[in-house]
Amino acid sequence: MSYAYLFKYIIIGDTGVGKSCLLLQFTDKRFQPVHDLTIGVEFGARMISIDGKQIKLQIWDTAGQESFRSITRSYYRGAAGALLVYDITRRETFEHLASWLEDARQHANPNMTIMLIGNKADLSHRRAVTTEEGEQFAKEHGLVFLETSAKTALNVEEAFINTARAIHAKIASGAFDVSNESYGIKASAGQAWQPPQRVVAYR
Ligand SMILES: Nc1nc2c(ncn2[C@@H]2O[C@H](COP(=O)(O)OP(=O)(O)OP(=O)(O)O)[C@@H](O)[C@H]2O)c(=O)[nH]1
Ligand SMILES: [Mg+2]
Repeated sequence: MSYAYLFKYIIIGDTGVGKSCLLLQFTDKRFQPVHDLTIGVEFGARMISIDGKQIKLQIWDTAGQESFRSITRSYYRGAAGALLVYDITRRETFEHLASWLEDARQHANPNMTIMLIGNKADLSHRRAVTTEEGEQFAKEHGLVFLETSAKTALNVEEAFINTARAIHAKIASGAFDVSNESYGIKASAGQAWQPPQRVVAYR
């Protein structure tokens, strides 16, 4: 199926926060109750529509375990969007966010759109991080924020689609040279929208 743009995403965050489950819910609309530890990197893709344009999301689901950190780092380059995920029931996964952001800032392109995700919102009785703390962290670091549940699908579509909207808005404002694929964006030939040329009015 043809698309106007292809956006590359990366999903990052500590092991067990639900990165692979978020991807599975988004691509297959199902939930995996068992922790299938990701080894290295896995891959998923789905087509979405933004402002009537078909956009293909190509998503790299990375391993959160410390021992895979150097492999993960090699995937930041060439990503247009990132979902940075923590688990609202495990405070340490929230406390590690700063270190994930540091990795992203060092290895990603500076235009990468980062969405902060507090996952497992269905387990509110075991909550260890408040919604306000998530919001505050996002505000301080210029990120977009959502709480999700890969189990009930709460906000899962929104997490992926709002990120694409933000990237699409950046393209529309001329922030990217879409012919430069290192931004994680690929425009299909002949279909892509081009930023308007300067209009000069003649009388
Ligand atoms: N209740 C609940 N459990 C979840 C949710 N998301 C993931 N889980 C569970 O959390 C565990 C870990 O999920 P994964 O998606 O495999 O975690 P991951 O972040 O990919 O972990 P790594 O691949 O090791 O980095 C699994 O047992 C999931 O079933 C959620 O939203 N709610
Ligand atoms: Mg995984």
